[in-house]
Amino acid sequence: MTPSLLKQAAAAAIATLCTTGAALAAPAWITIGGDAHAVLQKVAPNARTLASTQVAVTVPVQRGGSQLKQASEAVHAVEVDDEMIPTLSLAVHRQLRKCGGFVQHESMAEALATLHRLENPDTTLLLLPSYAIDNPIQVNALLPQLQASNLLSTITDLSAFQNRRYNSTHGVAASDWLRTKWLTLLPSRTQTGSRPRWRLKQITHTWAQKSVEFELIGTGNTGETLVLGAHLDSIAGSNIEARAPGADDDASGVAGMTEIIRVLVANNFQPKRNIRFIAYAAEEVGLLGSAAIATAAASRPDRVVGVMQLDMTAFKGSAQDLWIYTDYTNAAQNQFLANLAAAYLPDLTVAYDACGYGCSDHASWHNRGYVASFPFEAANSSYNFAIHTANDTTATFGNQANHALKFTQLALAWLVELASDSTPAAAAAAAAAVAGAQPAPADRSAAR
Ligand code: IPO
Ligand code: ZN
Repeated sequence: MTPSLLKQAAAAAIATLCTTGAALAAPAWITIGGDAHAVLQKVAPNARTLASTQVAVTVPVQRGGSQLKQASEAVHAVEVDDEMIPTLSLAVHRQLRKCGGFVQHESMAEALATLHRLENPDTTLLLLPSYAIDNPIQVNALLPQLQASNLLSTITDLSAFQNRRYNSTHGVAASDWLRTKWLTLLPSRTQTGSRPRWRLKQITHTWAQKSVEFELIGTGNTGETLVLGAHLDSIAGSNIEARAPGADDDASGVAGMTEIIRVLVANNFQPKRNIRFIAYAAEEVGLLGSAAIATAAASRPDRVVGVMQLDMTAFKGSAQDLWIYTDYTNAAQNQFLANLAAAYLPDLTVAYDACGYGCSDHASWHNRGYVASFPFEAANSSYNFAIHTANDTTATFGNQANHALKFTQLALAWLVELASDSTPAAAAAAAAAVAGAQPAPADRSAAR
């Protein structure tokens, strides 16, 4: 912890000792960006700011434009009443009319440690894989198989749950439903021949809703893993029974993963790297599911070398198609996404924006030193404002999934290009260094 953080934390501790009757019934600890912090202070005046810091972020010089600059954003660690969390989630979207989220932590110490990590990012995990685009035959064969109609049907099914709240019976049922849905896409175990090897599981957390994880196991480069994620939960205010269809936020992302699984499995696609599809529980209450999973990833034997998050892809709120968010994401992988779009989706336009601290699950990975990206449906000022209400239905995007299809295509191209590499990122990086920083030729030389 920096001296400034220490000083603030100590001051906060003394403030508690000196105030009587202000203790919170059930305290929760969050970290939250500057804009959202201002909203928090309005909706929860008894929230207690423990420490603050400035975080370096990359943002477009102009909304939409591809020229980027460095900026800084305030992030605060706050103790807040647990019951205010859902209200905060709603208020941030209502009052800011732009994104900006918060991250919930298990303890005050974790919240303060997170601020410390944001100030001093750990770059030791940043081993970039080769970003050569060299699988056009495979990618071009798979892309046209992705169907908007399948996306719409999964979005419709997920929206039919009363809600998918992290702590409701409906949220639990939605997780079980998704597991079954993914299971139906897989070949039966009894089928013989050379079949992709896979694993499907639900991940239990300290709250009721389970995350769902499907992994295609690599055939060569198995020490490295790609993570495509979206969040399973939905929310609308603080009532546990409230209707929250979450069609755009984030049935659209879960539907994208589902359609990619269908196409990869139907084509008997055999990745070299492992591919992990994760439907995170409890994103809406401060990225809880992805935080637990990203933390656990550090003690698994493989290395996660790339993460993509799909959260809200169905509502076309801006003229440009694919919005790549530049803050709390990796610049090199973001450039790779733009290159993939130019190579495989030449009719689509790419634009850039920033969304603020903790705006979706990619931040859980980024903040722990992983390479993460977040392609999103629109500019920060013009995303779907029905989210977190009963009106986040397929009707708000015209009962079609043409916009969502574009992000599904981008994600498939990203997965297939990176999953096909037989050379580990570590070796690719070393080879590039020896070659004098030539773009890594590693995956060209690999036999496939
Ligand atoms: C979200 C993400 C980025 C932007 I710009 C606007 C909205 C959604 C996120 N805040 C959320 O609630 N995800 O579930
Ligand atoms: Zn949301």
